Amino acid sequence: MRFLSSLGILLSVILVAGCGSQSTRPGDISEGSAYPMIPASGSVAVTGDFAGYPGVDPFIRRMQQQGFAPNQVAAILSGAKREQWIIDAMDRQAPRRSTGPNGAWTRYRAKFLTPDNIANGVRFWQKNEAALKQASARYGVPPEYIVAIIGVETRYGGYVGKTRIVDALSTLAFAYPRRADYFSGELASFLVMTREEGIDPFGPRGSYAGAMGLGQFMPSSFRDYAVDFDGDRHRNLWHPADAIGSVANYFKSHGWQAGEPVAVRAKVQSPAAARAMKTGYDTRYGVKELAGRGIVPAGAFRGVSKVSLLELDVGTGYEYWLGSQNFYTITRYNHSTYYAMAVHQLARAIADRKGVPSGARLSSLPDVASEARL
Ligand SMILES: [Ca+2]
Repeated sequence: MRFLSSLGILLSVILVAGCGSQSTRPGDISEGSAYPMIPASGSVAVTGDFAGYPGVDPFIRRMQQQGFAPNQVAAILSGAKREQWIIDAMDRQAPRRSTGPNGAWTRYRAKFLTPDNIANGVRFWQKNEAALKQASARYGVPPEYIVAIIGVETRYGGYVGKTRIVDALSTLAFAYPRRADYFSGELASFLVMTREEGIDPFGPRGSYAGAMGLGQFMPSSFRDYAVDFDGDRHRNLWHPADAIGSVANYFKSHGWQAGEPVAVRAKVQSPAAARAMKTGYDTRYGVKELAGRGIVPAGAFRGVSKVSLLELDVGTGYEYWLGSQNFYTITRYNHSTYYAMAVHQLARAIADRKGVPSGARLSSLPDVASEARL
């Protein structure tokens, strides 16, 4: 489960960064600000669950630089709730390492590639045909990949999360030191976002990590990539059309190449040799170089010269795939090979079920032999 070990590295980096920011003196943040700073003693009183947390005063100063009055921020934080279950849930996600094949991919895949998920994906597509067509034309992302992201994230809007975002992000920003740096940034983005959109900070609900809407955008992604796709002048990611346009815009902004394939199963001459190679969505090999090592695409993979070598733990051994730039782009949504492969396979299964023509039909899953986009 290489993706979990990369997650481990990511977490350690965040941990180190978090330690660094904790040693920053509050006064450092005030440098160059046009707003009068609140005194270090904190005359702006935050009451409630977050009263007295060390991150609160620096956060209020940080928001002053964004034009928020200290009293305004204090009032919001005073109304936010500290949710212990969120901290417990984050801790349960701690990465584990495995030494041999144990079927991790098979189990992961089974959560998303279900008959229901495929049928509901086709239904979601039919219901939102116009928006999907338009998003696909504007951003160059095939509809099935937009549909699959929304399917994997929220079961097509069925599970968008019921946690108040202000509670989730305040809890993780102030009471979860391991990720405080990241989540206080997201809390800041969230407050700016609610101001920009003209919505009550206590209104939005989503996942316990602060992700919102059908595509589960974090507040910073919301601000940078969400689009108003139905023209009502609001970016409402709980609305299918805006979510569809926003997912497509996110992909295009992260390097999606229109018309290129995403991933293809690889034929491997020597499993032991492949096992010894570095694998994962962030590897880059020349297609010719891999061919020299006995690893070749099992089907058409037109126009792709650089690929990542992907290894999937199927219990009895490992399955190998080649991923293009577009596969890498899917991992910008969630830094995981398994995640991106689940999106890819769900996308293909939905397109197949809908009868959308592609260069090569998938014969069966999971033994997908080939694919190509026109
Ligand atoms: Ca809209």
